[in-house]
Amino acid sequence: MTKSEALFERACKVIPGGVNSPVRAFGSIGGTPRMIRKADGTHMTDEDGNTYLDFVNSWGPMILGHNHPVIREAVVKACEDGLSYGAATAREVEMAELICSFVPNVDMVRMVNSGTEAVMSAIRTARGYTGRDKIVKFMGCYHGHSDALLVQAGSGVMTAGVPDSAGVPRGCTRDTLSAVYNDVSSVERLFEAFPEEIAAVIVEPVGANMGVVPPAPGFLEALRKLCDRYGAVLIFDEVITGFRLGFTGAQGYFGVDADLVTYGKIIGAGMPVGAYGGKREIMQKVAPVGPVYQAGTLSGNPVAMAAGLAQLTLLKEHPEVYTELNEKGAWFYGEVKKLVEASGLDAQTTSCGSLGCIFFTATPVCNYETAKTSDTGLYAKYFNHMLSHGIYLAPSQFEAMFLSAAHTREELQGVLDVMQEFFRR
Ligand code: HOZ
Repeated sequence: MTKSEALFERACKVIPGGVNSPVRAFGSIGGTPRMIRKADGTHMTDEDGNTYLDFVNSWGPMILGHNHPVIREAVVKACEDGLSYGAATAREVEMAELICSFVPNVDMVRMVNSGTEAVMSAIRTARGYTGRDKIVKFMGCYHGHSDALLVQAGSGVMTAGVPDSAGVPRGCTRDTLSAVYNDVSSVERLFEAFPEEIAAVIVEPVGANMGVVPPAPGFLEALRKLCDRYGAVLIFDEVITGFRLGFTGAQGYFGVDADLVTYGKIIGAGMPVGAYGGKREIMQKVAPVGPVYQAGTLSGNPVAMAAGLAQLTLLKEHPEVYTELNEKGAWFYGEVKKLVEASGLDAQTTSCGSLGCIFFTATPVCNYETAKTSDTGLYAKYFNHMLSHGIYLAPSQFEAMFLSAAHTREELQGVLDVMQEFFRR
């Protein structure tokens, strides 16, 4: 028995499913989760000493690779001054100034502890601002595990094939309306049915929790127009795209303005951080200035802020990171596409910048329904083939592959060779 297997056996006795987040359980791809001991640069090492070229990158935040020395030093230094104060600090002011200076339409920002918290708070703010209750979300988009948003959600919910979670009172999702990603008419119909009741439309500007599903040309622009016409708040959930597609996130990448934006782990370089921000007029509804209550002892935690500030400052000083990363993504996923096409397999490659994935289906993927046509059994075989060659992909069809600035072209060429071997079989 490997150390990972032994640890997982112990874990299953004391942690539900042996994991602290469902996708990690390897349930849909089989086998035992690798218990990770450490990570550095592009590699993770498990408790048995196996190393893996990592394409999960903590689900995105390790955009510069794992254990970056500048970020590590900032964290160690911050620890010397104490771990938490539950009081205001200079670092959180710097962090807010940095974000506001770069991101369009973010005049004010509030730090929280996770993407889930950020979205939950942004929704409350949009409701408080508009005085309306209903929200529109898209099937297959994942916005964390707060009650109102666990309706036909992506990510682990989709992997487990559970359209709606148990334990969510019906009343909590009564005001959650579901639309079809990339289908403007499905949103129009909802606005026509509830012209004065919709507080917000929340969207992953690039679907990245049903596999990677980029927005169709004009889709995000149409959401902007509909929100303007009906007086609703447009929320971009940039937990995955924020500071990944570029400093300005999906707003800048696609040239579409949002009213509120949510961020997650990337803001803290992997530490437990989230944030929501947006137009001043809306953010001033948040307590203590306004009536929308939201609070948290660990919000703006000094150590987490030090990590996030170090990462964002590095990115600010090296804006070429984004150009190179997006170019690397275009090259790599382009090569993947060629391999897939040459293999004659029924498969689709989707990508946006450094995010991408392969769906094993003949159907072009543009939303939740089409994503679900993917042969997840074949994904499991693909995942295990890659893992056996030391390549760590998301242990689920319905997640993204994350490239980092640390991945070299040589490493990526090696990945293409291993993929080719799989496609040839
Ligand atoms: N929901 C996360 C991916 N979109 C997975 C989180 C985790 O397992 O760490």
